[in-house]
Amino acid sequence: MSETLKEFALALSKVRSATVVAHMRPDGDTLGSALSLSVVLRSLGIRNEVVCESVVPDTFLSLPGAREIKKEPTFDAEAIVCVDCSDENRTGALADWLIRSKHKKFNIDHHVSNTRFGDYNYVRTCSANCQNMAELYRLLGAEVDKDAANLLMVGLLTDSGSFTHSDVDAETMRTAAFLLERGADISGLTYHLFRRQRKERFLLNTRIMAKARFALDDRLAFIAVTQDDLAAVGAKQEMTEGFVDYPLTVDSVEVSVALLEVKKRTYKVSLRSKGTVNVNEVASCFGGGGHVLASGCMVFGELEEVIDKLTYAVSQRL
Ligand SMILES: [Mn+2]
Repeated sequence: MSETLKEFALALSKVRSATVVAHMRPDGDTLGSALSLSVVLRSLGIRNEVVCESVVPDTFLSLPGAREIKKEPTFDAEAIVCVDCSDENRTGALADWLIRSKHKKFNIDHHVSNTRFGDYNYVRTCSANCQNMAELYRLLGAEVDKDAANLLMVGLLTDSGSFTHSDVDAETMRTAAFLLERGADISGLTYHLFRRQRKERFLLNTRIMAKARFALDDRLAFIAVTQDDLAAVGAKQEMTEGFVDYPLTVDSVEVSVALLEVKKRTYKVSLRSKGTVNVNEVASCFGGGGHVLASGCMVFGELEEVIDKLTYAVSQRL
C-alpha cells in the first residue's frame, strides 16, 4: 500500500485504462475531480470513463463530459480511481463491485475520515479534493487545459463556499491562481453554479419574502410556502431550496424557519440558526433532527397553530 502522491502518480501513469468513480449524490468537488481526471488521462493516452451511481444534478450537466457519465462501468478497465470518496460505501450502488474488484484501486481524497481502502491512497485534508487533483496532474506532467481548469475550479468553488470556509488557506488560493492562469472563469462559473435561477423561482422568492413574519422581538423569522403560492407562479416545491437562509441575513434574526405546505395541515419545516439556539433540539420536539445550526421536522396543523408551536419551542431556548 502506498501513501505518497508521487507513487500514486507513477503507478497511475502506467495503467492503460481506468474507471474513474465519483461518489453518490455527486457534488461539484467529486464531479470536478472525476471529469478533469478523465480529460487528463485521455491526454496521456489512457482510455477511461467516469461512473457515478446517481443522476447528475442539472447544474453540473453542462460541464465537459458530464453527459457521458455512466451509471456503471461499460468496460473492464485495468484500474479504478475513486475521487473524493472517504470509503467504498460513498460510491453507493457501486460499492459491491468496487470491493470485489481485483483491479488496482486508487483512492484520492481530502476527508480526514478516509479509510485508505485503495492499493494507492493519497489523502490530504484541504478545502477541496480538486486541490489534490491539481497536484496530481503536476506530478503526472500533464497539461491542465481550459476545460480541466474550469472543472477543478468547480470543485474549489463548491467545496470552499466560494473561498469563504474556515479551511481555505494559502494553498487553496495558490491552486486557484494556477487554475486562473490556465483560463478558469470564476465569475462565469459562480453565476452558473450559485446565482442563476428559473424565473418561477425568482417570482416565488419575492412573493414569499414579502410575507415574511417576525416574532420574539425580531429574533425569530418565519417564511411559509403554500401550495397556492406554488401554483400562483407555476413553481415547484424543490425551488424553495435555500429560501430559509435568507431571513438570517437580518441582523436581529437568530433563528429562521421555513414552512413548506406539502399537503393540507402538513408542513415540512426547515430551521436555521446563527448559533445562539440549537435548532436540532427544536426539531427534536417535533420528531425531527439534524445539526445545531440546521435542522428539519414535520409539523401538523393549520398554519397559525404550526407557527405558534414553533414560536413556543424556540422561545424556550432563546
Ligand atoms: Mn469534496
